[in-house]
Amino acid sequence: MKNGGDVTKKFVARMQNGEDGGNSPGRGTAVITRTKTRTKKPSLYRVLILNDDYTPMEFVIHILERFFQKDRESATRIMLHVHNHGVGECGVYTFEVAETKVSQVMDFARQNQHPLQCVMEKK
Ligand code: TYC
Repeated sequence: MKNGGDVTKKFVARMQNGEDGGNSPGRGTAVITRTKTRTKKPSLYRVLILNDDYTPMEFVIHILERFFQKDRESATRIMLHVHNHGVGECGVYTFEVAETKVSQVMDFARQNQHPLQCVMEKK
C-alpha cells in the first residue's frame, strides 16, 4: 500500500451556527485542522562487495560472517558469486546501517592490507 508522509489536513465542515471559537472563515463554516499521523517506509540500500585479484577468499568469507551475520555456507556462496561475477550483495539496510557496514568493512580490509572494496547503492 502506498502512503504519503505526515499530512496536516484541513477539513471544511458546515456548522449549525457561527459559534466555532473564531475558527471560521465565514458564517456557518468551520475549518478543523487535524494531523493525520502516517508511517513512512525508509529507503533501503544494498551493501555490495566488489571482486579484486588480491583479497583472499577466506578473508571475504570472514567479512560476510562477521559484519553481515552470514553462516559459512551462504558466506561462501556470496564470496564465490562476487569472485565469478565481479559484484555481489551482502545485505539490504536503511541508510545509516548500510553506511556503518561499508565503513566497518573498508576499515577492516585496510587494517589487514587488503584492497577489498565495499559500496552501497539505493534500491
Ligand atoms: N578474487 C579473489 C581471489 O581470487 C577473491 C575475492 C572474492 C576477492 C570476493 C574479493 O569481494 C571479493 N583471491
